[in-house]
Amino acid sequence: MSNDKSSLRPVRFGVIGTGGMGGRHARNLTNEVAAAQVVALADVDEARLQAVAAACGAAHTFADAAELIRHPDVEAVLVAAPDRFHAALTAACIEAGKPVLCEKPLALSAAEALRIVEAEVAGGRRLVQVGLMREYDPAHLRVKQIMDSGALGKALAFHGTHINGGTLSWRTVEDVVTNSAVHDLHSARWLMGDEIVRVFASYVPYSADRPDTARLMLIQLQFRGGAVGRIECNMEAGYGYEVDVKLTGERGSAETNSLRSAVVRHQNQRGQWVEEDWLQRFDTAYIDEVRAWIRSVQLGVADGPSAWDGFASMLVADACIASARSGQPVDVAMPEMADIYRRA
Ligand code: ISE
Repeated sequence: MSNDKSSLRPVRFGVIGTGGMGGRHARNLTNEVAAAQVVALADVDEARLQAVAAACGAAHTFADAAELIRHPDVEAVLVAAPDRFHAALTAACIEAGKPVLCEKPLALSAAEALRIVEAEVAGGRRLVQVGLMREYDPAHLRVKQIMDSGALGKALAFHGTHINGGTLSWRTVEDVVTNSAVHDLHSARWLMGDEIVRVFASYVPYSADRPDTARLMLIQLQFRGGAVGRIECNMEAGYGYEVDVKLTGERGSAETNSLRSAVVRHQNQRGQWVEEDWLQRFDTAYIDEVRAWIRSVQLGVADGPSAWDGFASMLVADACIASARSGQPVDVAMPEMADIYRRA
């Protein structure tokens, strides 16, 4: 992908968390977005912090994220700390009046996410973008475009497949929903252009004596407009990483295909490389995501998945957790969206 040659002023930003995701974002912003300047990094892991700072030429490093948010050289903040810190760090950025790109999930519960929405609404303008990066995947975008064009008629069904390769350790039901399936819940809302009003989640635990864990989860969806959906989230497929969606319309369907690599036929075999993880599968989406974010900071108009999307996906996530725990379908009561979140 070509480097961004924007003529607008460069944006000086800080990154909180320099692990897998934060490190990738910091490097993408440094190497792929000419209009972005990494000036500060924060992490409690000093060795990792210094390694990423050297790679990105960041002048300031902090163990305390609050110092980074307050620093006058930092105009905008990217939050890639562990999930449990997302809400508090995003709230601190709103309080400081600084644009923030927060990795998903925005919070660990809908109640926590709603406080962010309320803080943003009180300020009267969007400052938050949430890292639901599938909105920047070219194949997902094409599915969205063709469905929105009306060519395939009304959307009748959403199918989402989310296959994790198997290097993750045992995950709890809560973690699977808030850290992984939250992407699929957002894709369902975004691509169908409709809200989810009921879910029924069932799952297979890693072992019978650990019912708090989920190795594979199946979520059935009911949309407000009458359409239906289904999400399979496999946490340990044992062979690689795949994420795909398929939308069925009245006059056709549209779907993505994760398998982008060459098909090789050799010695009576037909084979294709399956990607390792989300960093490989969504490599260009991550670049386009930060590029769009920097552009929105330059223009002073927030764009992309919003705090509302972060909240709405968590509201559905809470219902999925309750459903998985109770074995019953659970209704989702989605409140009215505030005006600042209406997309053009
Ligand atoms: C991870 O945190 C991500 O965000 C990936 O996109 C997702 O596929 C994976 O399941 C999560 O653990």
